[in-house]
Amino acid sequence: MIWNEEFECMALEDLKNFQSERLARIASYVYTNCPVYKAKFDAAGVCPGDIRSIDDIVKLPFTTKDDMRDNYPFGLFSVHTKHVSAIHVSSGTTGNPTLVGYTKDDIELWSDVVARALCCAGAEPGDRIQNAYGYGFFTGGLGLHYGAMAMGLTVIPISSGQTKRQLKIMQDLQPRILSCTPSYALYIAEEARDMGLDPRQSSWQIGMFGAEPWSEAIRRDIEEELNLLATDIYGLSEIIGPGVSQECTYKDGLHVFSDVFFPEIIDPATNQPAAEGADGELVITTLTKQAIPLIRYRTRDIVGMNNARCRCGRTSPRLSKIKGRTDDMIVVKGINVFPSQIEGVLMGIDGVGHQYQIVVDRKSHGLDEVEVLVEVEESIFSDEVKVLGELQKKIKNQIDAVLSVGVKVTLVEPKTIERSMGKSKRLIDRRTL
Ligand code: DLL
Repeated sequence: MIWNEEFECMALEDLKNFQSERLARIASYVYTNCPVYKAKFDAAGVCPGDIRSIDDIVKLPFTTKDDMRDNYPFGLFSVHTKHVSAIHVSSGTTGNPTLVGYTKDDIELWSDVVARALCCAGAEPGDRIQNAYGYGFFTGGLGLHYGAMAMGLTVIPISSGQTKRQLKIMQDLQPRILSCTPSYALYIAEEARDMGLDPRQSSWQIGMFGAEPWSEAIRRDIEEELNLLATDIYGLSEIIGPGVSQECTYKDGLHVFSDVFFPEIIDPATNQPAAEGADGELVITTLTKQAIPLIRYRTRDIVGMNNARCRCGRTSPRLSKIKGRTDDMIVVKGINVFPSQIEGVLMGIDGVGHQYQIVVDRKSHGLDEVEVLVEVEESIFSDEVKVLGELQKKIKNQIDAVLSVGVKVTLVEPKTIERSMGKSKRLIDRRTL
């Protein structure tokens, strides 16, 4: 089922007309209603009258996370706060948190895009969804909740955590859909096995997994362990929360709802549009949001984009899985390292579990050291020391071949690395730079 067929399957020419009209309107709206945007447009030498088509978007200035922090709490709002129905806040590691607000219409838009996402994944009205994303300031819980309500699902608002209870509720209520982070899905499967249950016998047939990077190898493992269709849902609080893009049942890229969230891919080094088909940083403009519309927001997420029509009939462009972030790249001994490169190696090696952690430290002699802690399967750990030694060498050699920084690999017993009920923390950088 396609939730909003009019927009999701619109002929590209018509879509472009809508996007053009909407961009002109939102440019003029923020210029008139948000002094911070007026100042940014003026500094860039552009005025709303210059924006006549979606192609003019490149004339507009970017918005960054720093703009949001610097104008905390309400500086980037385009409406009076009395019109704001809800606020979400995400805490950063430094400085002000990132705060976003929604008018009533924004909440309706959010509900609509998440309803689209749920339908993309194969949800049908009347299905039950176990929503194990955290409720509260994190947008995962309420975002999925709003969308599920809008499309006529029965929501089980269990939130994240209390894993044994999650499994009891699943057995009792037989929900067809599970929504949570991919790392939590794996943890639920592990807990089920520990309780003597067979996770493959779960009632879940569809997974709505996102909020953190996960590879195709992790997808295969989740599908195998939980016996369901694991789909990828993407979004970020600044734009709306979950519901910016979503895979359909073909799992061949995430459909961006581009009538409302216009995507561009830029080369983060030059800030110019990336070459057709090349990976780059995803930049999004919210075309219809009211409380805090964002113009050319730099997501820092690295993706590719495919403009071909999908077999499901939707016409919107499709994003690849998120390949990394411009800011989670670590530089070690002058070499750029993305955690996803390490995950790519680990998941291809037999005997390695799903859990790993990368710890970067600066040793007393001033040299950086990367240690990769890897959980190995029970059977391997009970094997001879020689087997462990060989596995460790194999992992090290393969990572070194990909990264050429020289890493230290430490194998640890199953269940040593802390499990996450939400976003998992794969990278710990202990250097004080
Ligand atoms: O994580 C919104 C969300 C909730 C998305 C539930 C999907 C499901 P933030 O907490 O603001 O919002 O974090 C946004 O998380 O810029 C990405 O780096 C990362 N992220 C989100 N979805 C995915 C995904 C929510 N499917 C940041 N794959 C984004 C990889 C993701 N990374």
